[in-house]
Amino acid sequence: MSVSPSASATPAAHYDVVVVGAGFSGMYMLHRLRGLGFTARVYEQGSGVGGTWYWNRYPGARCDVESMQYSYSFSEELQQEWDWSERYAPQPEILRYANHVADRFDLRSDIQFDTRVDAAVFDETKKLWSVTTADGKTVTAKFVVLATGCLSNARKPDIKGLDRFKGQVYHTGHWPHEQVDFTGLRVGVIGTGSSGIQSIPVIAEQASHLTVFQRTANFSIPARNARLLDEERAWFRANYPEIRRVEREVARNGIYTDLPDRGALDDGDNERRAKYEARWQRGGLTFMSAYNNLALDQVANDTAANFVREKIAEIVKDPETAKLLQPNSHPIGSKRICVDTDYFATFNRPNVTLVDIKSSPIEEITESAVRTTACEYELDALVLATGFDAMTGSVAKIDIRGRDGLTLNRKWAEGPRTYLGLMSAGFPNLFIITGPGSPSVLSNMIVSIEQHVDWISDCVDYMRERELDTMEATREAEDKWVTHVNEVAYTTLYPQANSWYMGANIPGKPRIFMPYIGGVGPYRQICNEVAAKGYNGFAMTGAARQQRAAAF
Ligand code: FAD
Ligand code: N01
Repeated sequence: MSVSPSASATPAAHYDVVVVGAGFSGMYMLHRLRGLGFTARVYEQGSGVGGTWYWNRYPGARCDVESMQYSYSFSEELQQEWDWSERYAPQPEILRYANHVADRFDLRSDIQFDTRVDAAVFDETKKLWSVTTADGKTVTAKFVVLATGCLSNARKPDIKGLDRFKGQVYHTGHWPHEQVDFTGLRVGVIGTGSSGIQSIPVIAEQASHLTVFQRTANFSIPARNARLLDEERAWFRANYPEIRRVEREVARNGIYTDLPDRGALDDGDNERRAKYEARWQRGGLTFMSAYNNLALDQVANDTAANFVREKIAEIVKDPETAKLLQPNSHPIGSKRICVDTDYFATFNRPNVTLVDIKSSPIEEITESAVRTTACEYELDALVLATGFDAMTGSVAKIDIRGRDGLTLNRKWAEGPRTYLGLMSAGFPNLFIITGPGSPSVLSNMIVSIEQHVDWISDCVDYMRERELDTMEATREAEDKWVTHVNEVAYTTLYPQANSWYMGANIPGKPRIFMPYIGGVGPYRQICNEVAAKGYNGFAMTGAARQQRAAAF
């Protein structure tokens, strides 16, 4: 096909920074860049802002970090004025919040929606990135920031016959915008991770019958969700300076709570049980903060796991179902712990059946049923709560080419390699927000997102100030960091689980523990020290001012 001369002569639009994704990462990145006077263009494949909260509209979807903490801290006015209605806000409210932020900070004019980025190629001569979108248009930018999300590439399972099913098929991570009504339908849910565990109790209330296909039982703690009282909101608002400080600097996972001062085996049985009971009654993720060695010591971990298994046995009336729901294949917390509302009690309902597909795997899906090796389950609708190609999945979908034509996918074929989770050697001026090798998904992600955005903003400002052309991680620094990330992971129980942290949910994906488990506070300190030392471990080129000075 020939290209018309006029089209080829049109110069590509140029921006200082292209940002890919308009979730919480991309939105805050844009806000900071604008504040610094950079030109920026954000591309978002969805039709609106919010990322996770735009896509995951399944029944029961809500956050598992309390909303007063799972919210931006960069604007004092914003955190003082926004009223969260519940302890854990439901998805529509979090999406409203994202839209409010977009309006309040007037972000939309620099965000191009319904536009997927397909390729980013680094031009070594011009020292610019060419970014191509699915509509065939190309723009150039000095910097590219991947704000593509860690849990944004929903994974459809490779089950024989899935496409033949005649009823509606939904994926929790790609839920329709219209109301889905399961009333009177026989519904099947495949998957019992956080998405399944949140949606199953709600679907069970609508469906005539719900069949849950469970491959691996999961640990879940009651959310104890409730409406937030004015005095609770007021308490957070009054104490935000200290709460945010603790989230950023003290708490390993970026969540403010009372922190443990001892290990689980330092207490006697009664004391330990009382502590677990208190955390269970309080509800939420901070159950794992009862002791400081639950992620490190198998015997300590067993005490918490046994406590939860006993709770399941107390809640679920049928002993066989209770036994199936008791996780026994991984340490508690080594897969992201779930937070639920009435999950286990849902299996006491007469219209809910639990099917163990570990012992009797799914053989195929027919036009009207899921058939396991033991039985056939007739269904009208199917919900896939089967998770994501996490942390690297959305990055891998973009054809990213750095120096010498090296693709990021080829470089990461044996697992992601980054320095600080922020940059990968050979890909100058390309940043990743909450990338593999950073605390990311092991934390209250808004804390980690803000930290990365602030670090990247300071960095590009530093480069502009010194008239630098490129910055990239050195191989040496990257190798050391990858080794460190791996070593720290293997001091914990996390690698024992077949989790998406390990890439184990995707057939053929390398088994590497992807996030950095060294803690949000220590990690922030490392990043700050690197910056303070003139971006130690990063190579910078093109100090035009210095070159001019040297010529005199
Ligand atoms: P995302 O929100 O995933 O946004 C990335 C955006 O990039 C998406 O909109 C996507 O469409 C876009 N994109 C990707 N690739 C391209 C491309 N090639 N071109 C154009 N656009 C692209 N974390 C917590 O800390 N606490 C919680 O309570 C919590 N709850 C969660 C609940 C669910 C159901 C899920 C799935 C995740 C949850 N998380 C939670 C993690 C959550 O992903 C983060 O908290 C946060 O929302 C991530 O923001 P982000 O902007 O980095 O990524
Ligand atoms: O995904 P998952 P998710 N056949 O990967 C099963 C965040 N999040 O969407 O464990 C049969 O955890 C799979 O089985 P197994 C949070 O970080 C937060 O639920 O591999 N089953 C598993 O049971 C979370 O960790 C919230 O044996 C198959 C399930 O599907 C992350 O997102 C809510 C299968 C997938 O679980 C991902 O959670 C939602 C197959 N072929 C999400 N393939 C909050 O609460 C997969 N499974 C805030």
